[in-house]
Amino acid sequence: MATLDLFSSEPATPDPTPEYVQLQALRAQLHYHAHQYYVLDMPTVPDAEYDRLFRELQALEAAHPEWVTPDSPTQRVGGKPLDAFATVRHVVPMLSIRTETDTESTGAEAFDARVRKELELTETDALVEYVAELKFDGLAMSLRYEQGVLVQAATRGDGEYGEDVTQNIRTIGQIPLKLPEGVPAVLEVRGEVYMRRDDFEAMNEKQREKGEKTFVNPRNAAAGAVRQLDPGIAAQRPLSFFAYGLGEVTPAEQGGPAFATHYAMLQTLKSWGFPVAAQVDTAQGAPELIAYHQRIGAARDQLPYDIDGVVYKVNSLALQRQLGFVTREPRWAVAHKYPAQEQITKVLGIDVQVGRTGKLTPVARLDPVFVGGTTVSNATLHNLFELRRKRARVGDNVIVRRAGDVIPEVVGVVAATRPTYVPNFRMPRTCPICSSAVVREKTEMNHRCSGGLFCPAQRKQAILHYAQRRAVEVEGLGEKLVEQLVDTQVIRTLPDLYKLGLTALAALDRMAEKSAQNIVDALEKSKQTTLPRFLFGLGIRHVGEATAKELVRHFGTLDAIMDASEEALTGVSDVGPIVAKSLHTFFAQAHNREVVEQLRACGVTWVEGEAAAQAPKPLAGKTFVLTGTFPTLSRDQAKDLLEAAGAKVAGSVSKKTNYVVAGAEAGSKLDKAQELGVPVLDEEAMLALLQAQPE
Ligand code: D41
Repeated sequence: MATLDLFSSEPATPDPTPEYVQLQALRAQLHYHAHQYYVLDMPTVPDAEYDRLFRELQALEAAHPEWVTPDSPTQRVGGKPLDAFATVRHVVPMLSIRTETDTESTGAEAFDARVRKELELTETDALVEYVAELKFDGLAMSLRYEQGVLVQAATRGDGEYGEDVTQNIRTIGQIPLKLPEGVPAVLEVRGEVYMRRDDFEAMNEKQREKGEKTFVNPRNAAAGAVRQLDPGIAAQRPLSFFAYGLGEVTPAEQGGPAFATHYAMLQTLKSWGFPVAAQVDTAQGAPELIAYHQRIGAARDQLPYDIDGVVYKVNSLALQRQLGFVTREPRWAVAHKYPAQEQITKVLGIDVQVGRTGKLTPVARLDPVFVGGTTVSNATLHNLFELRRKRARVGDNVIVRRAGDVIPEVVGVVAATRPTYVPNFRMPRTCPICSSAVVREKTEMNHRCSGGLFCPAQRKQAILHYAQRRAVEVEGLGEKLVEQLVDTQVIRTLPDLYKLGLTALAALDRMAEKSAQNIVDALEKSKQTTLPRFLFGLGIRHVGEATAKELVRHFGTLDAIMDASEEALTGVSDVGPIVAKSLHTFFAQAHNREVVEQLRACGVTWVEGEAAAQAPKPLAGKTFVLTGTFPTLSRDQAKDLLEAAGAKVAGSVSKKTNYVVAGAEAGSKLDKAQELGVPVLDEEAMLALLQAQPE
């Protein structure tokens, strides 16, 4: 009987040297991790570890080309093409990019030194001019235009053969389907498809609410969307795109463009309608590259998308040609990475935190780990169902992700590292803070403490919510202070805030008299507020800022809102049965009415009803959507101005939207506006509109 030949795809049967054994082991590991990541969306190692294994395999194969087989993970970067996607051959191969992992300036210096040596420049020669770009953490894509029309979009694949994902890419609003007159007859634009962090968070939040599977990180979500077989589903995934290079282009002698520099090429792509990162800049020699690396590194958290580094490229295309490439990596470009936003660490325990609305959140206590630029020792597991799906238990090694100012989270468990049997985590039956019963409604994913404002945890959060800037703003009343005040029982209820005297405050640990006075002043100042702020500040479940404003617009006075029936409440635009029930239940409880009365008795006031309604409302009845970063106003300020003029500010663009106001880094909302033909304003135009008199 014939034995099964597991290595039948080998060209020859090599000696099982230690190196060959290592190569097979690497392939097996990479296949396993890739399947976990791409197919199951349950990663078992951080991306950086996968890359390390991949590079080790690449190095082994480079040393032994005779061992390379078509099924090696190196031959199909990013996983096997699905049967349903056609294969595309890249006429101009999509090269990869050499990575410098040094965190110090040496990355830029080593690159500059190599370039200068290759170009035979001496110390007396001028500095080399570079272009510095962001390195997006997404998915490389080649867009092919013929006669200015998008005819094909292909993934990078192994650099030579990719997948035809045109149908899915067409759904990305930022990608032009048709280019202006005068573009080259053949034009391949290369860039990165990615997902913005806010789009990613919103998408995952929706998945969590539905109790459905969440995505690990924006890159994985973007990759999943691009390779989604149903373009209808792909269209619902909010993707974005940035251009960074060219593939095949009509040559200059046949009427194509003749760019002198990479920078000029990028500017031209921008003028043709492709998104190019605003941060792209030229840099003279290594010192300016280092400065760029530091500058972007410091701003990384504030960017609306993930980057894993910056890219340096020689600016002159003539010098690029002179430098050429080795194997598949150009000598004229290098990626300089930042510290990873994902790391492995151990779960030391699982605690439960209680939020403002009583939501119980399981939080992993971690062996502290440096990730995304800070030391993380706690990471959220969101809710019991997410925790179960991720199979996280005490003692496990987990992957922790921290990107931007998003709360760190556990994204997955590293397979089979748990030392011994560990019982499954259970939600406590009683609140860990106040011992009230823990409840969960059948349709809800979240467990809640039923203690309400009796629960100190909820009380703390409720006070912080009330005192935040968008609510009744009590400047200087932060987390530490509220904690102290509630823990020492100086404050039991919200109205107690206004009974705080200088003496009580100054008596607190680490409280200087000056700071105590500041708090007293801030409290005094907060008494003059507006009804929407006050109503929002009460922290009624499901009543956000927008709903509070609508309620006030509809009813005029707090008493009218407090006494409204559920039915009357549903008459307000924005208020559905869930919100109406929540409001009605809140005001039906005597202790909540008591809180409101006491706050009023303490001197908290606002201008009610008519007076507020008499101000001119030039934009009444108009709906606006804001997107991106404005040059002078914050988003909140713009929103306040518009609402003061009677406009409604909505979260998403529809046919009913009258205007979209777009700033820098505007996202998918801008695309949607263009798609629907909704007028788009910049900040200046919006301000002009606000000045204008109503017709
Ligand atoms: O933002 C990126 N991820 C990025 C990727 C970038 N800004 N520039 C890139 N430039 C290149 C070369 C130099 C080869 C044109 C790249 C990539 N390549 C790249 N992305 C994936 C593989 C290669």
